[in-house]
Amino acid sequence: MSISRSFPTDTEYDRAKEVKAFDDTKAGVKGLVDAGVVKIPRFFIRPPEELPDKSNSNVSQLKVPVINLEGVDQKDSVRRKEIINEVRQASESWGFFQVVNHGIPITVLEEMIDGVRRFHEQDNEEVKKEFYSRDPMRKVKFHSNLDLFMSRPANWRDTLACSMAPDPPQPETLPSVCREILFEYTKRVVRLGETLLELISEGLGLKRDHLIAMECAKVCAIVSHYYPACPEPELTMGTETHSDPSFLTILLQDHVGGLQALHQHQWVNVDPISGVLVVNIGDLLQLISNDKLKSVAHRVPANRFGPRISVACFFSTEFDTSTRCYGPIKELLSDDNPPKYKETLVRDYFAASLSKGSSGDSLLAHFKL
Ligand SMILES: O=C(O)CCC(=O)C(=O)O
Repeated sequence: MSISRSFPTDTEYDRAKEVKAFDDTKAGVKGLVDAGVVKIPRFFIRPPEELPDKSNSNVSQLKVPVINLEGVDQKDSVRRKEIINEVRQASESWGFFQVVNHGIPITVLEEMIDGVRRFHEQDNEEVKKEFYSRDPMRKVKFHSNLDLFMSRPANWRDTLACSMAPDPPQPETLPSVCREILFEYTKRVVRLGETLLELISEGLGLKRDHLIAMECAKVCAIVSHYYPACPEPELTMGTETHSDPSFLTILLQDHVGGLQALHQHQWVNVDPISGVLVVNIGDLLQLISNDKLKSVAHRVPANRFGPRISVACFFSTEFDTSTRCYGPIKELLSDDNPPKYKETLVRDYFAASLSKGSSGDSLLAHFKL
């Protein structure tokens, strides 16, 4: 049987077997590249409608807003009010912005990227394989595509995922090559996340601590991606089109670039700027703001050049033990602005998120009234 270099539709294709063989290597996508593959396995191949437009004609020249946070600590100052306004506008119209002068030293950002590189590129493959896991109970795990065993095409990337708050992992359970920086970066990015949630609260006309009191930053997951160079980038994606199910994301990316956000039906490159962090609104923040803030689709096309490294910090609430319900915030509702979503048990929300996998449409449609 000849192997078609397009989305596999033939019934003889045993996806489950190929996926299992890949997973059993515990070496991820980097393992394929190190082994010299020139044709990507079929379970990475996507149907054409899920791939970037080849002509690139749908990429806008618009720029994601860059917000200077200098002066944010001057409580009740004119400067802080300006920042609140800029964050509100960007969160309403783009759902994406970049922040500069955010208080995290550039040396910490660089060391975080280096730490992720050290983990993925370590010589001793056996040490790395010890972290390979899909166990939902494990706080620290390395994997390629958490939803690999679902029927969706896989993304061309590997991931080190660490659940850092509220209960940090025992130090010895973190990879030694990036242990220190993971703790240091987490401490600083959590502080920044709380500052951003305060600004967003005030921008919505709520008390400064409203969103934090709603536990929007109770859980912090640091998810570090490694995107190896891809020999057939026109057939797959680094990260497929999706929106984030959590409340807020802060993303650190290296100099390679590739992240794109959807704005006014066009893809916009989120160009890397040294020392700058990318922020985006997640689905849950859109839900509780009753659609005032936007959670937008984003993606990373596969690239012939690599590797690319990014570190996403997802802020969310505890969902396995929590009996909390989330719906539109009462203070934001009025006769002119009735609730658009039902009150939803956070456990049910994240269960729906997990069963959907990392793909496509946002979860929000399921919870609309
Ligand atoms: O790598 C990136 O730039 C984006 C990653 C991302 O969107 C995600 O982890 O959800």
